[in-house]
Amino acid sequence: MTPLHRQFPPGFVWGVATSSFQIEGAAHEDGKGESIWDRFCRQPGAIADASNGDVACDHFHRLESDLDLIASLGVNAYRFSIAWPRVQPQGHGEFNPKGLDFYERLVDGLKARGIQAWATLNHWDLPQGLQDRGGWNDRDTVHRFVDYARHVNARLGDRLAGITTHNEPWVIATLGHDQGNFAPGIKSRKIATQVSHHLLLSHGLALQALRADGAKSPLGIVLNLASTVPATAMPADIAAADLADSRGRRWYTDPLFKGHYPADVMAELGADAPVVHDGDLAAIAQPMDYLGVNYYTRTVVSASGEDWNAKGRGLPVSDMDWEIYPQGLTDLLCLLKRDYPGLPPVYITENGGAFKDDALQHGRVQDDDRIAYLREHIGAVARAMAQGVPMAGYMVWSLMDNFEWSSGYLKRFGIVHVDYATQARTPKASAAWYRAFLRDWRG
Ligand code: IFM
Repeated sequence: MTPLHRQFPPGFVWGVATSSFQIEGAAHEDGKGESIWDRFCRQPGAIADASNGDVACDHFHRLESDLDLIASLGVNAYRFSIAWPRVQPQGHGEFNPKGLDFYERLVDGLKARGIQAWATLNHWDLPQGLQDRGGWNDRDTVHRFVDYARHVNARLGDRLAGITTHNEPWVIATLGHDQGNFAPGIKSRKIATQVSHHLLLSHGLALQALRADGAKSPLGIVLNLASTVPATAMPADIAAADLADSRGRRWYTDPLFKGHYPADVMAELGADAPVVHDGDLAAIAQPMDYLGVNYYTRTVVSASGEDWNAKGRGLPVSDMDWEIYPQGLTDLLCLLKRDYPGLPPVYITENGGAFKDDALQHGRVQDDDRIAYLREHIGAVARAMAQGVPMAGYMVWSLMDNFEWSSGYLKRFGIVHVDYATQARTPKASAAWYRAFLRDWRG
């Protein structure tokens, strides 16, 4: 059996990932505007530990040492996001040059260390100034996003290995606007579907505009995808799983790769279907240079409702109660290849877990569960690649423990432990494992 590290070709991209709101802190510095997550965190009961992102991992003030930390892992890529309200405090009108200074230092610091910079333009922290005008439900936000994307590209585009328009539009639309447990906390299926359409449209129009501007970096989007399976072989469960797959996956991948929304979800939505203008779908279906996939778990579906919580079924779960199911990643990637001939290079832009063995003990974190999780999921990527899926990279979520949205700081996804009282960073056993794996891969 070929050792795992030998199953990946030279040039494969190996990284760690983070996002602005989850690590930066410095919520009010250098002219940064308020984001919808700054606002949402202030709502009583919104965040499990009543915390916020004001300080987070204080990455903004610890940039140089965090860059050294990233380099110490031996990765060749770092995926981060740009906080739109740092760059354009209201999301419309004036840009704030100081906001991009920070990201320029970040990108140049990565370059100096020989690490590719992968920037995401929208990892959820929309300027509150745009939310006050209707946010992603308002078609004008689409155009504001295109302006912002062009502005970032003009300053940093020559040094980025990849530009991602949006991270996980499903989460923004469904958790933020239908279920309401993420910012901006809206509960309306109608608004959520319109939001998803505007996110996709802004992605397509941004790609068009960046290409017209002569963008040099590969351009793509990042989707959170699960492999969706029926709970039993009963026809009703199979039909329910198909519909769930359409809602969660094909609602995004069909317009991106085929230029239409799936008919089954459109039929289900009825009057809640989005308003789609002539030309929107053609704009959304811009050719992409890559697809980013964030994979954590699978979804088992029965006719009686979706079941994300595998704990009750006695299956292995992470500290999020998400089932640990590496084969689902292979299945998902093969499904994407089957459904979309001509699939561009695929990067796993997030994969990882929060685990109960994450405590610092005698100055160490022995996170064996995370090591097993990472090894098995990297193995799942190798199996997909062996079946012809055009895999190009893999990035661990996350570089370090951070603000896990509505769970606050209670869930730890990092391969580096963060002591929030002192901001001390301690690489966990999983960081050492990843470093050794990458050293073997480099040979
Ligand atoms: O922390 C998040 C990240 O921001 C987006 N993808 C899933 C991660 C874990 O929940």
